[in-house]
Amino acid sequence: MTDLRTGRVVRVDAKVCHVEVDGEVLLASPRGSLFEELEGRKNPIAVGDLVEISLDGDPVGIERVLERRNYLGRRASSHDPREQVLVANVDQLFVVGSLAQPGFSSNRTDRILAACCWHEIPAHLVLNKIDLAREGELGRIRATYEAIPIDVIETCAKDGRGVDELAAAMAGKVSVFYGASGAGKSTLLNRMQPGLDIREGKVSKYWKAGRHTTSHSQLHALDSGGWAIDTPGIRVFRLHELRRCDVRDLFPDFEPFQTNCKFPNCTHDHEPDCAVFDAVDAEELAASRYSSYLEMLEEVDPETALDEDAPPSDDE
Ligand SMILES: Nc1nc2c(ncn2[C@@H]2O[C@H](COP(=O)(O)OP(=O)(O)O)[C@@H](O)[C@H]2O)c(=O)[nH]1
Ligand SMILES: [Mg+2]
Ligand SMILES: [Zn+2]
Repeated sequence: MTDLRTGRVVRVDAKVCHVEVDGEVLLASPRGSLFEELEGRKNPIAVGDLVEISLDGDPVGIERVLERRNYLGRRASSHDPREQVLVANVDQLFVVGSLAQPGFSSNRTDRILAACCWHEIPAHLVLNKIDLAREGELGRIRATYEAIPIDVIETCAKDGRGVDELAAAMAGKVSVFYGASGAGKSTLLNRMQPGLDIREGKVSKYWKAGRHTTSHSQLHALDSGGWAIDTPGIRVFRLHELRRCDVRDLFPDFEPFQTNCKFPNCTHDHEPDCAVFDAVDAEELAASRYSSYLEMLEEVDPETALDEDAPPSDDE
């Protein structure tokens, strides 16, 4: 009889998955049958999945993926419309944005916040590298995101400011770290728990240069009882099969204004008497949020959805 055990996927490589079973990490390869049940998805298994594995066989085999409580997915790339599942079974996501080197990107932040809204994953914003902030910048960004509302945590991974606050928000939960390459995700995690020893800075530049080397998400157990998933940089996060009418619901800060638009189904991009447009004009709503919205709206328009000139990869 096969000895079936349940484990948690902590990392996915091209051919094998790293699965934690009773405190031990085993290499396991997915059974071929898992690739026959994809139904439009690109990958059968993601970091965070709970799986059943059979211990006989070398490497051991993943027989089944247990039902997901939630997941975060995106359109695989501009040229591949399939859905790629990035992580599964998570409690929350931290968007890590740095204030400089690289500079803060509203567009990147707004896209992932919209994706979290779509997948119903609670999200927070971490503003890292506050030691490099320009006068007034921190307050402006904070105000924009608190209006959504989103919790904002200011950190400096370099000297440790704000790291305790971040660690407290992560205790006992499965947290995803998402952000531009270089924002400081690995440095923050290493500072929180020095033993984690995640590759940082200079070495990650080496990984960036070699586009075809493995860039993977990895789930780390924390001493606080929680888990952290460090993800590789994704340049453009696009949702899979989003419809035009869905986009406005992914911007909760528009809600108090859009009830006053002349047309109840207003898309806020061309209609007369649009209260969202007026709110941006009156600086009651951040112009950066509105332009992120318009960009996402345009992408899902059937006439503009196909972008033949897009670069081959959306990953960093
Ligand atoms: N000045 C400053 N540099 C930081 C801070 N956090 C991280 N860094 C540096 O930013 C670079 C990229 O950090 P890393 O953690 O690898 O970013 P990741 O790609 O998001 O994992 C490294 O050289 C870090 O030392 C910070 O708060 N302030
Ligand atoms: Mg990193
Ligand atoms: Zn409107």
